[in-house]
Amino acid sequence: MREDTKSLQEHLEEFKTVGFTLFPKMLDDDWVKAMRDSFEEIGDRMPNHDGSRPQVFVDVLEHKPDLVLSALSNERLLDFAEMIVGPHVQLESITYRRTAPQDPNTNPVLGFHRDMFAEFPQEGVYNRPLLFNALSYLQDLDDEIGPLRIIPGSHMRAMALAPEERKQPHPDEVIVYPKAGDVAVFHNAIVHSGTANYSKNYRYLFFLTMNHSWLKHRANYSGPISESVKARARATGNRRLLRLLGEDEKVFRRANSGFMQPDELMWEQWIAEDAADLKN
Ligand SMILES: O=C(O)CCC(=O)C(=O)O
Ligand SMILES: [Fe+2]
Repeated sequence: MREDTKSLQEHLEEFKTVGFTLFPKMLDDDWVKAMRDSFEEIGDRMPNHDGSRPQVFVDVLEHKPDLVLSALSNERLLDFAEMIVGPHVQLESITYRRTAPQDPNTNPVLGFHRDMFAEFPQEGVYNRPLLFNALSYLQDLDDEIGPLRIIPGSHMRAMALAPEERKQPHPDEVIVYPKAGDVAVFHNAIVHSGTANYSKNYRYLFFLTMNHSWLKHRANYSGPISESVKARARATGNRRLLRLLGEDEKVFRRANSGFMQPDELMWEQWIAEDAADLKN
């Protein structure tokens, strides 16, 4: 089994400089298999209006609570997310998607882009992201199934690509081949693209999209499962889990703290405050 040899501090350094860092095997093989196996079952529960099978789901917490909650409760991932933006981490949405095998003539580069809530960078300036993805592929990626293309450092480069360039391999691109269950955490302003699926199998990906609890989220946390998870989190003082599901009782106090000391110092105090209020 491949181990993660990096400390969280080293991952943070990589996230800040490259815009991308990979956590090997953050999700174990059983989880990956169970999640993949659930795609059809979730589709049975939520067919499209015309009866066809959807190829993408959001809000899968309501539909696969045990698996999704265990991914969401990964302490290492949450600790890392709080190192990026502070104890303000909200689950903006979950995307569970699969892509059917594509025609061999499909253009390989699906389209370079920056993700939601990004901005066009100022050259050389690191800004904390308002959103970042923790992306996991549910199979090993290779050239057949379609790797991920990233342009390292492009979250800090005033790099524009014309529409036709977005569909071409880029001279600075690095092609990455995460394995099943690895979690890639990347800055929303890094330029990246998927690759067409030339294999004979579906290409599965599972994203936890995290944003800042001061912002809106697309996911709906008012379903029965979400409500019961939140009720339990309120009872146990689990502010971190509540925040993920869109409820942040501290938001206005912390968002109006005066900002007279470095953010990271305030974050430490708030993280300690959250830990002290946890009742289990
Ligand atoms: O397909 C991939 O590998 C990347 C997908 C992606 O970047 C996105 O959905 O925003
Ligand atoms: Fe993307």
